[in-house]
Amino acid sequence: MSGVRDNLSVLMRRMFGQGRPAGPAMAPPGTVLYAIGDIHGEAEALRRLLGHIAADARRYSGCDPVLIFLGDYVDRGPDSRGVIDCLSAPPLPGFACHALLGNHEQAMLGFLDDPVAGAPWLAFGGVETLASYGVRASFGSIDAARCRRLRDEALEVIPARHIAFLRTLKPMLVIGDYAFVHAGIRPGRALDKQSCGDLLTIRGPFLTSRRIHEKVIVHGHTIVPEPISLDNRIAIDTGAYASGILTAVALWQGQRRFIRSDQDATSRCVR
Ligand SMILES: [Mn+2]
Repeated sequence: MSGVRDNLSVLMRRMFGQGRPAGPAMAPPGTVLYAIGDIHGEAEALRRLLGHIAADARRYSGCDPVLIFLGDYVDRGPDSRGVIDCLSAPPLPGFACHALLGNHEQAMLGFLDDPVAGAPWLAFGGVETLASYGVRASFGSIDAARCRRLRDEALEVIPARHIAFLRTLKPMLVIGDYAFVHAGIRPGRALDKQSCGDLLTIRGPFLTSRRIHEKVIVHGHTIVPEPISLDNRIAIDTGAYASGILTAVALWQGQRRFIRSDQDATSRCVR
């Protein structure tokens, strides 16, 4: 009988890719994980949400709490500087902290490294981010010399600690049965064979896929009116810069719970 089951399992894996074994996805024993969606310059919502998370983690005494930020810290909202300032210092004492790369941080670094090729970042939210550092830029088309001057001005006022933080960001993190990424993964491709472009920007093929991936994918990037919790993925970008609502998912043992920046600790959404 076990031989039949093994063969069936091999067949299923061949048909559906290298899906994880059946059963609920689990956080590692003794840990509680908090993943936080796209912040986009909403420093105030971030501070509120971190306060809720600190209070929530007290329910898990004896567990090691872990913060995972899913990228897109800058652009669009009013205070990218405040967000990077918070994230580049330990955001909550006693929490391990991991910050992932979003496509907006990639665009910002692209501009700082090559301001002419990276100029599209300005219209992509960069003007707002530069403004938060006190650098005035315009939305209109600008020539190469102006791009370089803007970049040089930016490097004068952006703290070295902020730039160093941006350069540490990684595109993926695996903990327990979960893989954390900014946008998603290419379905059917092994996690260690994913392209950075897919991890940072994919939408359609990932969002419509019902395939059970190697890990449950926890992601942001695509705005949802309410967080989404499925067998194969968890989506938590609730569009903070437009809605004012920043969302986290708390993962403990096999449980998933959502925490919103605009709700206190007594009114939680439970999956
Ligand atoms: Mn994004």
